[in-house]
Amino acid sequence: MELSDREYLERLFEAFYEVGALPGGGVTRLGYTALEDEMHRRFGALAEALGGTVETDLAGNSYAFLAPAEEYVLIGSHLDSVIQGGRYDGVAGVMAGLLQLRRAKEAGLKLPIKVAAFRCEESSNFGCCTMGSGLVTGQLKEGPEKLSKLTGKDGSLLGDVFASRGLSLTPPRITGVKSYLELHIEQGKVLEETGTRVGVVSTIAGPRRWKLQLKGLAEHSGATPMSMRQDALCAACEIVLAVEKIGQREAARCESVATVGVIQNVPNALNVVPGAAELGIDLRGSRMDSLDRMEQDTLKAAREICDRRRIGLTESKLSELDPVSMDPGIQEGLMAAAERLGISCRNMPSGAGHDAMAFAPLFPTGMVFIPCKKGISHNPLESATLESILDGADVLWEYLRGMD
Ligand code: HGY
Ligand code: MN
Ligand code: MN
Repeated sequence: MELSDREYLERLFEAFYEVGALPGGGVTRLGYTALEDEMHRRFGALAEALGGTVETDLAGNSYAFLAPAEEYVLIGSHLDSVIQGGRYDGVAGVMAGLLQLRRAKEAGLKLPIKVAAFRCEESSNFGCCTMGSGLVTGQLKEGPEKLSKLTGKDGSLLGDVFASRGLSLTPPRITGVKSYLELHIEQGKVLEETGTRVGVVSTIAGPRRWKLQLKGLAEHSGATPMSMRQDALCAACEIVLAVEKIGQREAARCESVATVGVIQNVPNALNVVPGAAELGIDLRGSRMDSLDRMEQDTLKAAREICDRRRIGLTESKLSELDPVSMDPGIQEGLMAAAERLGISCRNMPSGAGHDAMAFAPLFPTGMVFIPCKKGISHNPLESATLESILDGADVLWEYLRGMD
């Protein structure tokens, strides 16, 4: 007996489930690591089980399709995760894509669609997001020289990782894309709190990411008077709170956000005045003026704090992407599709970044959001229902099937 769509989605979810599983729940599947490789291998096996063909490109991205087509609609997302992340971020979109292939096959429709699993969408490993999709669309602002020097969580250089995998930091550009669609969990609370079944994304906030290295002086914590210290961690903590204030100010004006997600303390010993510290800063906004203000004010505050505390400061910009808007025609088409299906739907911005950011500047691009429990994401507690994935997949199908 053929599997129902829901049973098929369940089968897909289970196929990925164990990869990178953590004892306390959740997963870690960092980009360009063996665990992401395993996710792509399983993606390939699932696509081949549909009778699909699987190809990879020189950025390591995987593509599945039933029949080759000069021009096609690309339905994609990613299979890597953040550190201690959830099982739905990215995976839900790839699952929805495979379901479209299965539906087209069952309906005998020759829909020119391809499903993509992009590499290293998360900035968790190398500090740069949408790496796989950004490389093949030429949308990464960082050139190959700078990218090759990015360091992964295990200390490996991206250039060495690519060389060892036979990949290229200047891969051929993707061709033939008619439009790009992505289903993704909202990673926020709006859909759940408003009881809306799907969202159609209007804009995606742009990220700007910085690394700040602070150099003080490690000294004896018992023998060094308070007035004579160059405590790098105290300086870092002042900067953390300054970034929070800047984010709160900009949030009130235009929904921007600012986060210090990474802090390192060296030597991190109980009886040593911290000699060095490192901060990872993530600024997001849908407006360039707000992003500019947050960036300038963050650096200004960091310089003032470090000067006052006699701390050395090294600033390095890790990555940045401009905010993007989704294609108005696709937004209307997806809203109309939801309407025809009687699935409640709302137009909404995305604070989170997605592979769709790499495609929006070049091709008509659209995104469908589905709710996730309490809006929690980037957390082992992240969860969504198969019914929601099905809702989103139904809207995509209703939008796509008219294409034949
Ligand atoms: O960080 C983000 O916005 C996304 O989860 N990559
Ligand atoms: Mn994510
Ligand atoms: Mn994601």
